[in-house]
Amino acid sequence: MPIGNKIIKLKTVDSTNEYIKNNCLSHEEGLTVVADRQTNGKGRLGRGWESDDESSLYMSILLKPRVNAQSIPLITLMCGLAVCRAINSVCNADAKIKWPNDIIIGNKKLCGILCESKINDTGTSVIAGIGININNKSFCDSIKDKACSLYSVTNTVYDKKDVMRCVLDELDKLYVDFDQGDMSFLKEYKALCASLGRQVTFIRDGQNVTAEAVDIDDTGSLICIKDGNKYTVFHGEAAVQGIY
Ligand code: BT5
Repeated sequence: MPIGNKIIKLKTVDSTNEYIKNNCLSHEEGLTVVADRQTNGKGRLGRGWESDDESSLYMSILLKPRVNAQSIPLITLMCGLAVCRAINSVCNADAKIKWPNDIIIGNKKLCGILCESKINDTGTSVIAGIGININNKSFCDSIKDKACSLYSVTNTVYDKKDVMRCVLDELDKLYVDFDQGDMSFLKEYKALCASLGRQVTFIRDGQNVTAEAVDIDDTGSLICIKDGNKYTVFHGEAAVQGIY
């Protein structure tokens, strides 16, 4: 597959996701946009992504998946697995996944993923945005207690290009099967998922419920159990206890 065959490099941009949405939707899938800095890096649900530090990697990839609509949310999980594989092969850092979209080392956040979809007459486009802290030596006050970088964990400086290439290669391998409807990557995802076996808090019928996360289903939802009751938690909000 062609993921990362064409790369647009920018010095500064508001958000690499926005750049693709506004300028590149007609490009072939696999197009990757990478920036040194973002002035308005985006997280999920209106949150922000700290993007001032050129030591981090900020990139977005355009995908045009042929899978059915209910499999689209799995792209976030697939990207998480690609990053996790890449980090563990670049530096053997024991990266894990906090469901659904964070890559963590220990209990700190190394990477966040924001996937956004656009539907038009020619099908669905997904913009997969990935931010990875690579050589950051410090973080601003708002995230300093919960963020980490490859440098802060391993005391080694990495070439951002090498990390990027490794993530794109892993994503390319996973996407070939995913795009043909083969979701078997979920087995590996679950093995790397630090949320399973932990207590998770979410809102159900207006009440906070705390239950044990026991599995991830074929749509990527988290399955939780409390007092024999089963809850399916969607990609909204779930706080995983013990990890920031
Ligand atoms: C995410 O959202 O984790 C998705 C982040 C996606 C960023 C990439 S960068 C390239 C592309 N272009 C964009 O504009 N975005 C994507 P969420 O799960 O909502 O987490 C956001 C929270 O993570 C914030 O509220 C902070 O608490 C924390 N955070 C912000 N910046 C961080 C950083 N650099 N490192 C670790 N944690 C951070």
